[in-house]
Order: sequence, then structure tokens, then C-alpha cells
Amino acid sequence: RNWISEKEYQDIRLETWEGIAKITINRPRVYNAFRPQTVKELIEAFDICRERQDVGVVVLTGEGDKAFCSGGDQNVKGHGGYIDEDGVPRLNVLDLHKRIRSLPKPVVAMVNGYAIGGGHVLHVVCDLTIASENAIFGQSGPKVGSFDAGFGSSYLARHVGQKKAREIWFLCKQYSAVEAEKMGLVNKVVPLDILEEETIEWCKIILQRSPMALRMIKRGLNAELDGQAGIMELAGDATLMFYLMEEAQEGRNAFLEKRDPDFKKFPKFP
Ligand code: 2NE
Repeated sequence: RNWISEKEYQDIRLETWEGIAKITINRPRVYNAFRPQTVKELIEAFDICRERQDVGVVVLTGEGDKAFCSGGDQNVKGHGGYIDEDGVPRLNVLDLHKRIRSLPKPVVAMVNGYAIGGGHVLHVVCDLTIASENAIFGQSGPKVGSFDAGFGSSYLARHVGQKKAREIWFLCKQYSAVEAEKMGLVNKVVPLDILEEETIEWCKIILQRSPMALRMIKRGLNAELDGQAGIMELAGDATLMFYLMEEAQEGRNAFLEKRDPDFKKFPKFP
């Protein structure tokens, strides 16, 4: 597969191939832990994927065969957050969660090893998860002085139920890919050597589906948990669809032509 590199980054790779964008966290020495710079680059890459008309689905993964992502880089954790190159403490990974959730295209986590702590939350936030047999899942916050009470807990509970979510967070145990699949945390488990092939197969099927239908389904599934912000995004897409209709165009045309709009010709569906 000839992935095309879209941009040079310090901590990640952004590549595309036939409608699929692949974003790889590229810090294998620290098991793909993220620092503020990593997250800044990930946010930019997701924004590029949002704008690109030729991208229909995004894959998020980690470099190597050891880790998908091991969460926040403990080497740069200071007072008030993860310290960036200017000495400012940040928790900008929460902005990344919002980006993944808002992206009007499916995002597939391709989990190739440890998905731990904030790295686990990243796969939880993605729409689908395909994991290799060696993948290991778990939260570690209460063990290392952190927690994610946002999507990392509430959305996790939607996947696995409240009791299991509390177990995952309270005990900080690690779970095999098969255990994660049984919990409903993972869509499919495959051997590592065919992980990308399997993920691409899923992406190819997604690319055959209606992009607008996928977009609306993602919005609807999100809205249930996201409250007013989720309804706003669903409503925004309803407006987008309305703008595509002759009925909306009649209103605009009438205004520009300085005449009364004629909406009578449009159907009133039961
Ligand atoms: C991932 C895990 C379980 C792997 O264990 P093991 O024994 O297989 O590997 P090892 O030796 O621990 O790790 C390999 C190398 O990667 C570094 C290690 O320090 C080690 O480097 P060297 O000592 O060989 O130089 N490494 C691994 N994870 C790292 C990290 N997160 N930051 C910096 N370096 C890391 C094991 O490594 C592990 O438990 N890692 C820590 C997981 C963790 O606690 N992450 C932070 C959770 S908090 C969080 O992510 C967070 C949040 O809760 C809320 C908001 C935002 C972030």
C-alpha cells in the first residue's frame, strides 16, 4: 500500500491512500505517549481530514508493535498539566477528543499494542476500534495521579456499562484484546500482521456508504450523550441538508430578487 505523506510533523505522521487518512502517533520510544506538541499536531491533522473532500474515513494508530498510545507523557507532566515547549501547562488532549467526536466522518482506532491511560481514552473516543491480539487496554489515572471524568468515563460507560467502567477506573487493571472485545469495547480482534489489512477492509466498506447518512448517524449517536452541544451539531447538519433543498433556495432567491417567496409549491409531508 503506497501511503502518501501529506505533511511533515515532529511527533506524528499524516498519510492518505484512496480516501483513507492514517494518523500515526510516532513516539515509539515512550510507547507513543503524547506531549502537548503531539496533541497540537494531532488536532491539526484531524482538521486537515475534516476539510479534505477526498478523505472519507480516518484511522488513528501508533507506531510500532508495542503501543497504540500510553497516554500523557509523564516526563513533561508538571504543575497544572503537561508542559509545552514554552513552559505552559496544558491538557489540550481534551480539545482533540472534541475534534474526533465532531469530525463528520468515521474515525477508526487501529490499536496495535498498549492503549493505556489517556491512550485508552483516545480509542474510546474513536467511532470504531480494531485491535491486534497483542493489544492491552486499561486506565491508569488513579494509579499515577490523574483521571478523565469527561468522555473517558461517561462514554466508556456507554460502551461497557456502569459497573465495568467503574471497575476499569477504580482498579486500573489491564485487559486483553479478547476481554475488551467481550466487553463491547472493541469491534474486532485480529493477528497483528493483518491488523492494517483488516482495518483497511472496514474502511473500504465505509467508503462505499453514503457520506451524508454516516454523518447524520454519527451526529445522532453523539447527541444522546453530548446534550445541547450534540443537538447543535445534529441541527447544524439538518440545516446543511435544508440548504441543499430547493425550498431553502427559494427563500434566498426571493430575498435577492426582492420578491415574496413562494413556498406553496413545496410538499407538506405527513
Ligand atoms: C504502557 C505500560 C503498561 C507498558 O509497560 P512495559 O513494562 O511493557 O514498558 P515500560 O518499560 O513501562 O515502557 C517502555 C518505555 O516507554 C516509556 C517508559 O518509561 C519506558 O521507557 P524507558 O524507561 O525504557 O526509557 N513510557 C511508557 N509510557 C509512558 C508515558 N505515559 N510517559 C512517558 N514514558 C512512557 C507502561 O509503560 C505504563 O504503565 N505506562 C504509563 C501509562 C500511564 O500511566 N500513562 C499516563 C496516564 S494519565 C493520562 O494519560 C491522562 C489522563 O488520565 C487524563 C488526561 C490526559 C492524560
